[in-house]
Amino acid sequence: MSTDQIVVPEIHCDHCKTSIEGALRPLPGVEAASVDVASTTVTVDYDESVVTRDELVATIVDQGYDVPA
Ligand SMILES: [Cu+2]
Repeated sequence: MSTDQIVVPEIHCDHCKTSIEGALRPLPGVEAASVDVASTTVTVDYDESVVTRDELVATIVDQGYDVPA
């Protein structure tokens, strides 16, 4: 299990929090996902043998957010 923090500068409100958490949590391998709106940071606990960080980022991008490298 690993924990990653992904900074998403466009996060600005609870709607962003709900949509990003709701998109990440159902993914296979994702144990927990939480968005801190104040720091625009997504924290994800996941099994890296099941899902990659790139897939997590792609899921956030699919929700309409830019994720700077
Ligand atoms: Cu928002």
